[in-house]
Amino acid sequence: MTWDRIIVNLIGLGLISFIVWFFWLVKTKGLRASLASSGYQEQMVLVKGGYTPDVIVVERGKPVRLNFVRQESASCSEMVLFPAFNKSTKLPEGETVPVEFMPKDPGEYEFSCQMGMFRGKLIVVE
Ligand SMILES: [Cu+2]
Repeated sequence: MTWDRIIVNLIGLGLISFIVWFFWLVKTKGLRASLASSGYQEQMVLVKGGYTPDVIVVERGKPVRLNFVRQESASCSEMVLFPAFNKSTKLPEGETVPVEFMPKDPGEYEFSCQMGMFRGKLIVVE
């Protein structure tokens, strides 16, 4: 291997580490839902080719309201399921659909479409 090859490989490795760091470590930190005057921890979630944001952080013991806005017609995303909270909700296209529940215990809870192709995570902290 010549020096220029080694340098190209090192740059490649650096880029890969950066991408892994960016998409894993930064993304898994999640977005914290903000406490609205209603007393709910609220967060808007865009449904389009997935959930944005797909990691949402909330505090335990305060009610949560996630406002799903589905901006696509693919049948894949027509429902959102929160198995840990026994919730499944239809998401008509273009409408804002609130999903409300009370996070009692800290932990990580998945939510997904009915086929499990779109996935998101709710992180409940103390
Ligand atoms: Cu799906």
